[in-house]
Amino acid sequence: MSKFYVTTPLYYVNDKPHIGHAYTTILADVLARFHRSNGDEVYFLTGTDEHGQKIQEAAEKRGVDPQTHVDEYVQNFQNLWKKLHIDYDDFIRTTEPRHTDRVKELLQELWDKGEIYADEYEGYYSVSEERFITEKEAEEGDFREIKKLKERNYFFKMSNYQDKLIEHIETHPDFIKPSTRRNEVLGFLKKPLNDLCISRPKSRLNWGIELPFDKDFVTYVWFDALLNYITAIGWRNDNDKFEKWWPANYHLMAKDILTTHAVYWPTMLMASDVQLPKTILSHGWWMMGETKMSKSLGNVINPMDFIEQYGVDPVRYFLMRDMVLGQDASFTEDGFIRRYNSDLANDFGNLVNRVTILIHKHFDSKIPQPGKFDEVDLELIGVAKSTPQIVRKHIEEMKIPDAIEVSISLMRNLNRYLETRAPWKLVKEDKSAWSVSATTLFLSADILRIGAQLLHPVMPSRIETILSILGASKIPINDVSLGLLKAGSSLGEGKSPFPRIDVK
Ligand code: ME8
Repeated sequence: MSKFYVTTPLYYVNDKPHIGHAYTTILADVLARFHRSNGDEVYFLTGTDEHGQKIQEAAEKRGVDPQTHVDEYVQNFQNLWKKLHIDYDDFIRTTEPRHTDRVKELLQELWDKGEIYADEYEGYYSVSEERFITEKEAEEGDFREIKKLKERNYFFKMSNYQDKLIEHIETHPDFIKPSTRRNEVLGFLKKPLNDLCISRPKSRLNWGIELPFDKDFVTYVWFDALLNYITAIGWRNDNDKFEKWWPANYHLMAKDILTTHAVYWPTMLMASDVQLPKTILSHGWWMMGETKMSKSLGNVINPMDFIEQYGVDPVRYFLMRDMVLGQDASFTEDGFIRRYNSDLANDFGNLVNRVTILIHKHFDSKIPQPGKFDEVDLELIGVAKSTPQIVRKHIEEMKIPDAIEVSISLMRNLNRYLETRAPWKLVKEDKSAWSVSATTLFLSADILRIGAQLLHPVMPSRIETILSILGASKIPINDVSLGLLKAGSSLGEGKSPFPRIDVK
């Protein structure tokens, strides 16, 4: 048994969550469920980023104070996660004292150690990214609103850690995944790294954590939010807990916030004498046509509406099945329906109905007693026995679509096996053929159960329905060995929870 600590980004509570936020959180949930079912001890952390300019502006727009705003908007996230069956272990809000107290202590310590210094700085400032940008970035980048600012501020000596960070990335191939993103970060680090401006004068922004050594400033929202990954697990508060979980196995996020996680965060940890996380995993974007789905562009899919219409598990399935790690993916209702109908309604759902209807009709609703296995049976058994191992390997390598595909492909194999055996014809023939169809249906039901169990982390609720239809709800979800469905045990009631979606 080992430990598995996985995190999502802390989402800004300036707006409601959309499919992009749902994706990262479902991915973390699937990994957490998979590791739990493997017997690992799991800590799955998510939460909300509640300080900074974006939040202050959102509250001003609504005419409420920021605290009232965040207390209301955090519920949009918590409600959606509940609806999506997200089984997190902890939800951290950056306005909680368990977080803010530690952030203040660290700021003071870094100031005392000389890791933070004051300086006057004149430069370009991106309003949307809430940070100073270089002249080159200002010329080339896609920043909507840029201001020229001259300000006294506080800076973290990030540049001191540039060489150490490059060395860490080069000697730890799994530190940033996938490798394309790792190369991007190494490319970025070829240029001199600036120190990081970690303060905002209260004259511009007062919704943040006050600098303990200068009451006229609050800290930069990222210098606050990133620390959640250690404050949530008891850093400098509950040492046993911290030692148990840190370093994180995975920080999950999309590529938009890779630099903050792969450059700012490790250097902050180095300055604080804390070990670095094991893997920073950056996935692609869900796109609407050619553009990124994003709050500021307003082209978002509201997950609540989609779930109401199609159900939670099909949405979880589609998001996990259709995004290859590291690549962008396109979200369309047509694509969703096509995937649902082919994998879930046809390959999986029909199989559930076929197998259970035949057992109800010809075997008195009881799992038949198998006879001797022949070559065709043994070939199928071979495939079924090797599948769990392959799924495990794909998940460990973060190839979630491949893990799903292998499980669905087991269903396709079963469908073909049934076509070959045609038990619906055999049962009409003489008694000697009965034992062949009993064997066929016994194996089909048992292997169908294994395929279903492998998909449990992705679709927990509907898989449990299927297991109860197969009379297998008492079999431990993590046991995918063959032969656990006992001959003579009764099937449950019901039919496949994946009815076909008719396309208008
Ligand atoms: O960046 N496709 O919060 P945020 C895929 N508060 N994933 C997407 C997505 C899309 N179109 N849009 C959003 C912040 N995401 C900071 C994080 S962490 C200490 C602070 C997901 O609300 C994806 O995980 O803008 C992305 O990285 C995150 O939401 C950004 O969430």
